[in-house]
Amino acid sequence: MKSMINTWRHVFKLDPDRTIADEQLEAVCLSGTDAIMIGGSSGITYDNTVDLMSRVRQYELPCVLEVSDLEAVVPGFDLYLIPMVLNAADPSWLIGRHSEAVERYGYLIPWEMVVPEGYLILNADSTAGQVTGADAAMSASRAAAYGQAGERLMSLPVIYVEYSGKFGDMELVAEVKHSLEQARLFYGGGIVDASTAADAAAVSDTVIVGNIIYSDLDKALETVQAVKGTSFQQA
Ligand code: 1GP
Repeated sequence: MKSMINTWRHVFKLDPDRTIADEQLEAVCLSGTDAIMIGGSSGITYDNTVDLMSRVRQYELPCVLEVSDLEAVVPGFDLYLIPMVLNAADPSWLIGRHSEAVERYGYLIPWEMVVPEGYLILNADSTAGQVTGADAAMSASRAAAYGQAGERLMSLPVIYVEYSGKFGDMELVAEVKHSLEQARLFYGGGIVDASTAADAAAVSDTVIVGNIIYSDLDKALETVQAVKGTSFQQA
């Protein structure tokens, strides 16, 4: 089950705290994307998560939850992705909240469906950047070192370079990618059309597209073809 992430090139991330009409949701789910990730940084509740999951479940593609709030963990997803923020100022975002969750609910956790993600938050102004106090100003070599430490020291299967809301530094992303041997590199942030999607696809394994779904659906749909069929290009 967990290995499904290794085939994903393009993922749409939907936010349970935002409204999407049935027609638009259908277009997203039938777009040819590889999976739907449900998650967000604020306003996530059990009710809005279960509501969105059941709507996405009408379609055949994988639907995974990126857990940001323990109260909003809903059964029925294909996988549970757990962000561990490698560059958070406060270690509670790296492992503290996680260990509290294990202490409280460990006996309920379906570990075979849990995939940890080593997050590198590189847009300090994003909600995730502000909430976690991430130390976002770093050189490409430092970012690559974080990625390698996450992969080699923590055995994380995913390193997620997150610029949420802003298109990132593709040279930095490429350097992180080159530092990894096993972990998959997820890139997200500021993909708004086919061109930004193709640029991100050239330097990462999996491209995550979020905000543009809500502001320009046609542009969001263009990103699928721009990413799929391309492969990561070894520089
Ligand atoms: C956010 O990485 C995702 O968590 C996608 O970013 O919303 O900027 O597309 P955008």
